[in-house]
Amino acid sequence: MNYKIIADSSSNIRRFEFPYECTTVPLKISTDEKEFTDNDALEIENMLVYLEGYSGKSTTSCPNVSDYITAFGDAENVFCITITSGLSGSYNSASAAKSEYESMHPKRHVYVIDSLSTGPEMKLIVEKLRELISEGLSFDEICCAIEEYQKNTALIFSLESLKNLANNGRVSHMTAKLAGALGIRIVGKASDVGTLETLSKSRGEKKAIEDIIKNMLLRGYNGGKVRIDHCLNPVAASVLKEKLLAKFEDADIVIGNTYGLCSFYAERGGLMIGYEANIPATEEETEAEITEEVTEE
Ligand code: X90
Repeated sequence: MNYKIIADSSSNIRRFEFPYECTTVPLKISTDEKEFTDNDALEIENMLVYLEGYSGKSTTSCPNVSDYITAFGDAENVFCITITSGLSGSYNSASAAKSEYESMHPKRHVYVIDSLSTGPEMKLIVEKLRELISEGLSFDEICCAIEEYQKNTALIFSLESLKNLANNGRVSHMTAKLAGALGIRIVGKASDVGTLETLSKSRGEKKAIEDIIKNMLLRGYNGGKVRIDHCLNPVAASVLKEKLLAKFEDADIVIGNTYGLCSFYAERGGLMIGYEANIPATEEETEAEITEEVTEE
């Protein structure tokens, strides 16, 4: 059977890093003067330097229906994973593309996955899809298995600035102000409904990394895969990796970069971590405790 995996570019997947077939569909970042397409050719540092010096309005846009249909190409079976529908229209575009594609080609199938997350958590899902395909499972079996897998993956992040998120209505200006002072990091997670939820306001990188690990452990991290994507912050990414390896020496942990879309929102210094965990059923209670504990200083 012929399968194709497609992810939007918020997944931080670049063809030159992933040796296997995964087609990415770019989101775009734009100002009144320029437009950046989040593809292999985009130079991230140049884009950030330009944006940091630009005082006008900057925004992003998701792929449209025909971008997705073009990406489906002539594949018989497509798995298409998007950034959370809670923050972007990418999932809606992909779903509309699926309907159109399946009605044009009645024997073909598209399964659209709402990651309820983005970046490195999407990478984990793409890697899992790849594995399931190579095990020879049927299309329907893969759909069920990936839905199960998603229940035990999570995303946590640490951001120095929430300016672009607030300016584009993805968090409130009040939340963005929490980051305010120099050296403060906002540690947060992708919520169950795929929105951004703050967990703590951490003073300094060292504290932010401690808070990340603490929250990962409370959420059931137990040595599973971790994908750390950083926005021009390789030092923090490797400190985090080493600290996790000190607790779980066999853990499969890979450091990568945020590309266009995630770099725009995570901004310089940002860290995004996708990980496998045994997420507890009593999650809500556990998290109320975490918030209190971590924010006290
Ligand atoms: O459709 C569009 O224009 C894209 C909008 C994307 C908005 C948010 C992207 C956030 C990326 C920030 C930290 C992770 C937050 C994850 C919450 C689910 C990076």
